[in-house]
Amino acid sequence: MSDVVLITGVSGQDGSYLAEYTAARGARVIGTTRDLGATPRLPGTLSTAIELVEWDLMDKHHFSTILDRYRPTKVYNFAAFSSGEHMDLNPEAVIEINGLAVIKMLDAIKLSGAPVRFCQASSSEVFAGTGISPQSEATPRVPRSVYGAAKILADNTIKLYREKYGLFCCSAFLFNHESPRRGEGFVTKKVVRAAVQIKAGRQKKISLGNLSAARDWGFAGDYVRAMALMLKAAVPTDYVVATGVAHTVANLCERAFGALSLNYRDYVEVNPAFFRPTEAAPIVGDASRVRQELGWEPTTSFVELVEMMVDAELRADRASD
Ligand code: F7E
Repeated sequence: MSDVVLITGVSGQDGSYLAEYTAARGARVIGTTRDLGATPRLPGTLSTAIELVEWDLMDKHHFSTILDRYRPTKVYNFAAFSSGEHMDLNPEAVIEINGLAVIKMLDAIKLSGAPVRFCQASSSEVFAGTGISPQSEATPRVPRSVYGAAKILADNTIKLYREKYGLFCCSAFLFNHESPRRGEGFVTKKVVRAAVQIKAGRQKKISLGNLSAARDWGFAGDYVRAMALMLKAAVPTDYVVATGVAHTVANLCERAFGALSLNYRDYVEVNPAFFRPTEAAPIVGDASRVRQELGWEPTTSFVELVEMMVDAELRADRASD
């Protein structure tokens, strides 16, 4: 029997990569969206490959009818507030969407009695306050934002439903993962876009926060592949998904501007308004477990990732001329 994959947040970066990955392997792909009219056009051939369904994440009853109607074999949850800059704004909404909505989905799956496999896009933000580095599945979860706290609420409930009710559900602790489809609020896209605009003579400077902030940046396409492996595994298990290598924002600028033969030091200004409280320890993932148990490997290095983003930005810029 072929897979029926239901993806929440399908129009976002991760949802679109996973939809491509699973559709290419013969799955029927159902994507949920809050507002059909406001959903941006999906990239490439996806607009025809995905069946879009309107669903408000807070409506558990409607989710039950969607389960009943489409009978998905797998559910991937990417619907969430994800902006790093605004992790503490609107705390109630963040807890509802990133935490409570997951509980509603799990409970609807449990009540349906169907053998649906569920994978949650959790985050390295659950480790932000631990003071231990690198972080693995065994690292204590200590949030430093409402965003992290909401993800932990979801992760704990997933573990509970797995152990108490036998659901096949698991969390992927995704470290920062980027691509040409990344939203503009994130530092990789912000730097790459500015570098291309500066090269074209349309922008003079870019203002950034802490240039010494370090992140473990990987390619989003690799990370959704790890999640697909998690739902194919014999047993449901939570995994850290990361490259294990950290780079600073300064390294990112050096690579992005360097790819355009520019020296970032001539264009980057530091603006304290973009500073964030620093983590208790560097956020770098130890993904040994997913590598050993599921054979997952990232295919794209940091340098290749930045070059991929610069190339895509140049193409988009030329196409808009
Ligand atoms: O920041 C520093 C900033 O906003 C990365 C989400 O996917 O990953 C993402 O969250 C780093 C931070 O992502 C600027 O302080 C410096 O250290 O690209 P970002 P994020 O906050 O790490 C985690 C794992 C998630 O789960 C989230 O959903 O870059 N930084 N200067 C800056 N960041 C931004 N945005 N803008 C700056 O000007």
